[in-house]
Amino acid sequence: MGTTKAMILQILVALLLHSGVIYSYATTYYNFEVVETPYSRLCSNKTIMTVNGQFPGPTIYVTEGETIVVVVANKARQNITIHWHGVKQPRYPWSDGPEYITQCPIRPGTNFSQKIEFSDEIGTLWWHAHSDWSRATVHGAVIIHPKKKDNYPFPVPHAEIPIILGEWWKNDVQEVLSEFLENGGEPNISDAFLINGQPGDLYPCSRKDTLKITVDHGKRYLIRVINAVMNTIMFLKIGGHNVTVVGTDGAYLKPFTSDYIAISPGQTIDFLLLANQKSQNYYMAVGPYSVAGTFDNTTTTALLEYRTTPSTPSPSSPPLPTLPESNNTLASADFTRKLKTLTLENRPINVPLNPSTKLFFTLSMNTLPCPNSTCLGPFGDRFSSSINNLTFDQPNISILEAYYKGINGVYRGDFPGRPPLAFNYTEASVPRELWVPANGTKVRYLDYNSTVEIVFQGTNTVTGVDHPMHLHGYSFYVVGSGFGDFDEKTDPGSYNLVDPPLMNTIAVPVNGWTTIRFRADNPGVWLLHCHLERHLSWGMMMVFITKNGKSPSTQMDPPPPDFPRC
Ligand SMILES: *[C@@H]1O[C@H](CO)[C@@H](O)[C@H](O)[C@H]1NC(C)=O
Ligand SMILES: *[C@@H]1O[C@H](CO)[C@@H](O)[C@H](O)[C@H]1NC(C)=O
Ligand SMILES: *[C@@H]1O[C@H](CO)[C@@H](O)[C@H](O)[C@H]1NC(C)=O
Ligand SMILES: *[C@@H]1O[C@H](CO)[C@@H](O)[C@H](O)[C@H]1NC(C)=O
Ligand SMILES: *[C@@H]1O[C@H](CO)[C@@H](O)[C@H](O)[C@H]1NC(C)=O
Ligand SMILES: *[C@@H]1O[C@H](CO)[C@@H](O)[C@H](O)[C@H]1NC(C)=O
Ligand SMILES: *[C@@H]1O[C@H](CO)[C@@H](O)[C@H](O)[C@H]1NC(C)=O
Ligand SMILES: *[C@@H]1O[C@H](CO)[C@@H](O)[C@H](O)[C@H]1NC(C)=O
Ligand SMILES: *[C@@H]1O[C@H](CO)[C@@H](O)[C@H](O)[C@H]1NC(C)=O
Ligand SMILES: *[C@@H]1O[C@H](CO)[C@@H](O)[C@H](O)[C@H]1NC(C)=O
Ligand SMILES: *[C@@H]1O[C@H](CO)[C@@H](O)[C@H](O)[C@H]1NC(C)=O
Ligand SMILES: *[C@@H]1O[C@H](CO)[C@@H](O)[C@H](O)[C@H]1NC(C)=O
Ligand SMILES: [Cu+2]
Repeated sequence: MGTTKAMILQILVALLLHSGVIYSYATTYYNFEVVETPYSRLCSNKTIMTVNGQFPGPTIYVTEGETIVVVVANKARQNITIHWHGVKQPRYPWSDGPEYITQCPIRPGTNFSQKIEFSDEIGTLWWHAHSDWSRATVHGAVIIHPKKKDNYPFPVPHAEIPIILGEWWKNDVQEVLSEFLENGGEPNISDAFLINGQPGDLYPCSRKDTLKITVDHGKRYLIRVINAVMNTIMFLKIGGHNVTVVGTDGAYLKPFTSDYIAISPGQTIDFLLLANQKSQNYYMAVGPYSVAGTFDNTTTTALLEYRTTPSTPSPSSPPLPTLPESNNTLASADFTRKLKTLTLENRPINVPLNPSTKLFFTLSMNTLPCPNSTCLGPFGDRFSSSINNLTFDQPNISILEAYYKGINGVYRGDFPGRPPLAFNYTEASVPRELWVPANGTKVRYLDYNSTVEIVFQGTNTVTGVDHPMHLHGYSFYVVGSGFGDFDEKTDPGSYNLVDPPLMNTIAVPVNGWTTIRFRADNPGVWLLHCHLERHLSWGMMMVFITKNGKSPSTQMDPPPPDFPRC
């Protein structure tokens, strides 16, 4: 091709790209091979599921608004599905991933090509397995850069550093899962937390497995934190430095300074770190926030090392920063309340002001009677959990397939908009006759383009716990939260309808409430669940089906040809 012709073609492509007629003339493909990988941590060997043999898995870098295809090939011996956490997948729930909700598992020896369409997400999200407890090791970062390079609403960082928090059991996680489901008690607590797969130097036999982050004095770094921990909200603190929080869950925030962060499983937090302190080593320390039951109460560390010259050697053991105490509810809730959306001309804040659908969902721990006399839950019963007193029963084929094909008998459409019984949800001791839930496979239909408000009410049934609630297919505005029972007369007065944070996972505080709002403009089948893995395993989930709109551009796309069926 002559130079002129090539130039004309380039200009044409650029014009088309600019006008949005086509998003890209070359879709990027990624290969995800799910394999079993031998792995050693804390002087103990085991085999874990990974993607491409990497733990954490590969980081996916995309540009705002891009569409990619990830070819998932299951070369392991277990079923798996992959979820794109926080990616809205407009009108295309087929790639969303939750097992038996939007798809059947990708069986060993089979492939599934997942088309992932990014829209207004920017910053940090992640991907993870969404079947049994595989997400403990099958996860990785998704980093979404602005269309124009370095076009950030904050000072351009010198470099960016993904930090994935994980949780490690010396034993096989699937055995941990099947054991507690069988005995009715709590899961065994983990043996360590991890930062980018490394436990850090405070555990037995872990000194060599410490992540080192090297920085240059005077430079600014964008740290992208993802909480891939299974069962606890985490505190993170860097010795000697304050950080500037600038983003969460794939959206920008009004910057604020803090000396620690609190982050829920499922959530992401982006912050800037200015390396302007004395050139030496500092710890990054990460530990749990948890108020209920037994939990892993250990601290994982990484080292922040200033690049030094031989003439200024750094002392080797820095002091450990003091994290908020593991039971410090206010440290968790206060941090979360500081999150506010950054006002930008090209990212309007559209909080629904008069929601057309108002839902009130109670989030409860529950117990079920033991089939014999040996269960390990409270009073010899088995643990369970529920939303509006309903424990979710997993169907045998996916709800999405049943909905799309009109197959009856898989689910019912009568998920209640309010709990069946009003009681003092947060009273000190909820009577035991209220502990046993009902069960079912129920969904709630949403009209296309309706505006939805959900008040999540944590209850003190069995025991109060924080619940990081995650909604698939949408980001929502978190307009308010508080402790105790929600008061529908007075509490709405405290709502922030101006610049609430836009999130996909929000921790509902222990024995408290949180209100979210969103516009149901994404037709499909979308899971809502607690992102504490044990609560999910005990049934704390429900499903929204957002109906199609009238025009073709407001309706679900058809399934891909290699969609995994049962
Ligand atoms: C773990 O595996 C490594 C390499 O395969 C081996 O050298 C080591 O002895 C094993 N450790 C244990 C505790 O089995
Ligand atoms: C599945 O993907 C792998 C690449 O990991 C490829 O080698 C194989 O041919 C694919 N199989 C099918 C049936 O498409
Ligand atoms: C769980 O912990 C118990 C008690 O320490 C132990 O006997 C059991 O083997 C553990 N199970 C798994 C799967 O780690
Ligand atoms: C009792 O039920 C529990 C939970 O299903 C099970 O783990 C245990 O093996 C059962 N014990 C007997 C004696 O059947
Ligand atoms: C961090 O902020 C606190 C106030 O929140 C302040 O007391 C402290 O001096 C700051 N530390 C640094 C290193 O700037
Ligand atoms: C957790 O560990 C910290 C020290 O690291 C201790 O102060 C605290 O009491 C422990 N909490 C629980 C519930 O064990
Ligand atoms: C946390 O636990 C400690 C005892 O380990 C207690 O002194 C403190 O009051 C507790 N803090 C909160 C906020 O409950
Ligand atoms: C509900 O229980 C809480 C905690 O025991 C108590 O403070 C509150 O007054 C109770 N509310 C009502 C309406 O009884
Ligand atoms: C939950 O449902 C069960 C079974 O219908 C019922 O016995 C119980 O009272 C309900 N509990 C609450 C808190 O609504
Ligand atoms: C679900 O509820 C039905 C009664 O509606 C009961 O027969 C069944 O055992 C329950 N299933 C579970 C898993 O609790
Ligand atoms: C959804 O509702 C908004 C507000 O009423 C309206 O501006 C928009 O056009 C509607 N979208 C569709 C596709 O109907
Ligand atoms: C794997 O998925 C298939 C298809 O849904 C299902 O029939 C099978 O029972 C699953 N296997 C396991 C071990 O869950
Ligand atoms: Cu929960």
